[in-house]
Amino acid sequence: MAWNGLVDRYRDRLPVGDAPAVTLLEGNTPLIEAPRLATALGLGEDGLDVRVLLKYEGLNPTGSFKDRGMCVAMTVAVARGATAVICASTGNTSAAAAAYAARAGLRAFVIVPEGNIALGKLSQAVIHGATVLAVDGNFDDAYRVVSGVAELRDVTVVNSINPDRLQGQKTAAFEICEVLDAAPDYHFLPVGNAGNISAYWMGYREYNEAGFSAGLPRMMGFQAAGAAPIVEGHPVADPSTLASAIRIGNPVSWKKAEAARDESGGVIEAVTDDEILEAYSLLASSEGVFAEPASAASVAGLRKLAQEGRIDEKTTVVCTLTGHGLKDPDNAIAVCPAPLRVSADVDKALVAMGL
Ligand code: AN7
Repeated sequence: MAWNGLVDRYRDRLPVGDAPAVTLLEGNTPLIEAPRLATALGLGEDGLDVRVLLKYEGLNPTGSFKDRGMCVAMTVAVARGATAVICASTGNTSAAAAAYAARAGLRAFVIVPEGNIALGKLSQAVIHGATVLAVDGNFDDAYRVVSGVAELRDVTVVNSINPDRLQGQKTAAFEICEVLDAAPDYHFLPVGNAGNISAYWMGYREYNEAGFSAGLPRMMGFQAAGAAPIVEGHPVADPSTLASAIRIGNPVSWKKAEAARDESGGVIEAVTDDEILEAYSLLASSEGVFAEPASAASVAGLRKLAQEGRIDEKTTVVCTLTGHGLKDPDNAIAVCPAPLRVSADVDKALVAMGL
């Protein structure tokens, strides 16, 4: 059956009425078995028998999970007669907003922290025709500007304060339940503005209440240690992490994320940048799946809990990989050895390859 995007597939569960969809055929992303990763984390052997799967959201049209939310937010905005949208962003939201605004014929304004967004994401925002403002400050500063502008002018905010965003993002949980025929036992994901963890929890609960999926997962959120306001219990004035997507000091959906954690019996904890980078490399080299550093926070969290003996045996674990690795190739180049330089000669190549 042809896939025609989220609104076509889930219209009756989305706040879109009969509005025409603004879509780039987002969603329907693969849920990839990760047996080598499970073994590397000590979960696949020793009788633990834990099944690890990767929800690869990097395969959405603009390369991140934000497309789900933007599809619904933009569909609703157009139906209400909006002419312009605005967001603050660490990169992926701006890429998705710019693309979906182009698709819908709306103006897009995006405000980013200067020098702190990955080049791939910036390239998307500009090529799709958004007006990009780079502010001297971090995401939280950029978001304050967005809120101020939206108070004064008729522009629709498409950050996750907009409830239509979370409605779209909850569909990833639906897809997982459909593939597994039940909810997983644990769901790991990175936490920045804390919208996605809240959206997944909403999706899992909704499918469960509708009788479509048995069980509910424990929601396992991971912030970067230098940008971990929810873990520390207070906003972080100067968040810092190389995982630029989640460099956020005062998350918009803080309370919702805490509710998801508490209602599901989950956790929100921190992983260091070193742990994120190790998980980033391990994921790519063990499974052939390339996700950006922020995404690898989910795998880093799983690795940490596995090491601490906190994953129950014979369970199913899903890690969301929120964004594609190609968004931010500089980090891959930085953590890996440089290509071996050889002259174009078979014998020299054999020596270099150790064959
Ligand atoms: C790859 O683009 O906030 O906890 O402005 O890009 O729902 O915020 C991005 C967030 C995880 C965190 N992984 O999700 C933005 C922005 C990636 C991301 C997150 C983001 P939330």
